[in-house]
Amino acid sequence: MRWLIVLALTAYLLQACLAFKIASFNIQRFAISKVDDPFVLDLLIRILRRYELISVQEVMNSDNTAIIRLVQELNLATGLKYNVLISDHLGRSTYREKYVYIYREDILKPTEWYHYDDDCEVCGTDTFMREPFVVRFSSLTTELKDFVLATIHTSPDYAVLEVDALYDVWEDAKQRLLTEDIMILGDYNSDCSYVKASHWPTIRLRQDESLKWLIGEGADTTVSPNNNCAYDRFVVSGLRMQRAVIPGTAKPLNFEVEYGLTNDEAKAVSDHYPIEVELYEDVFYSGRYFEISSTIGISGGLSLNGVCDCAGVDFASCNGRCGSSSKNFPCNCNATCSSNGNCCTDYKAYCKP
Ligand SMILES: *[C@@H]1O[C@H](CO)[C@@H](O)[C@H](O)[C@H]1NC(C)=O
Ligand SMILES: [Ca+2]
Ligand SMILES: [Ca+2]
Repeated sequence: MRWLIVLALTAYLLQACLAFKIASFNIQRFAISKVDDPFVLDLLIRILRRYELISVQEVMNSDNTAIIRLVQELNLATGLKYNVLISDHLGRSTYREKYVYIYREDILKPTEWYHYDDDCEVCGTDTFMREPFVVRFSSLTTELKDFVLATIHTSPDYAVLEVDALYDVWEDAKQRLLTEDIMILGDYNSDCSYVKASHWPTIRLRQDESLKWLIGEGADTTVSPNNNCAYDRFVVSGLRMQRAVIPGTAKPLNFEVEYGLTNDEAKAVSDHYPIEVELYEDVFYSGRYFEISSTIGISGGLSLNGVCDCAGVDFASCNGRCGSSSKNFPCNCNATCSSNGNCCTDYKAYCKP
């Protein structure tokens, strides 16, 4: 009897340490202040260590010291070897954010990555405030050995248009990387006042049946007790990738309840919960590991968005130019143009569906 319990316990522990979990986490305005606060740092580590691979949004600073410190602290606390792949500093104004992937370097290897080319920033014809950062991973311990993640943090003001445009990111990634096994994850801002029920029929990413939305509208990914919004999402394509997901494991992690915090303590970490999902392990895993690099922090390189010319662009129209603004444009298409009284006349028609 006793050895049966021991056996069951061993199987349970093995299961627990073999579990492969992916998370997406908007760590609201992540900067050095959060690493310097011992209480917040401890909570961040308790959250991050649950996962093998984390896509983080809202990393603020152009220098990477805060995110690298966080990963160093995570490694110290866990004795594991995480590394971090860092995007370009993305945005249309001086307000910019980075996307980062924190991943277990012993069992995961980023093999290809790029920033989605969303057209011309200087002409205002680009689609995303922060174009998705697409990374292909090779994975040793999961049944699925090769998959692609694309991270997004939409502009809340144009979430309907940006979530729809993720369809183009998906099509582009399939062609570029020659795989269907893609997960588009991140803070979609896809609920409550930003994306309403009436918008979903116009959103191609939602209408295409070959894509599975793992987090539904019923989920609450916000720390605020006053909001019940499914802002953060996992959307998965490819039969192998969809089958790699353990059914029923995709959910927000309410870390306030999980760690017995007050709402204010939880808010010090972020205004978002992470969302998490578990993938099937490879039961025949060989025990092989990837080589560990000597430094923390890999730069994802600059955006593909290079030189572009504005030939044929109608600067008097917001058609395909939502979110854009410049002193050089005759009229603007960004969120403050209404209050500034300098919107192009078709702003509402094109940008506020
Ligand atoms: C909109 O554009 C104006 C003019 O370029 C700028 O001052 C303002 O900060 C922009 N607003 C947003 C929300 O980006
Ligand atoms: Ca852009
Ligand atoms: Ca909430």
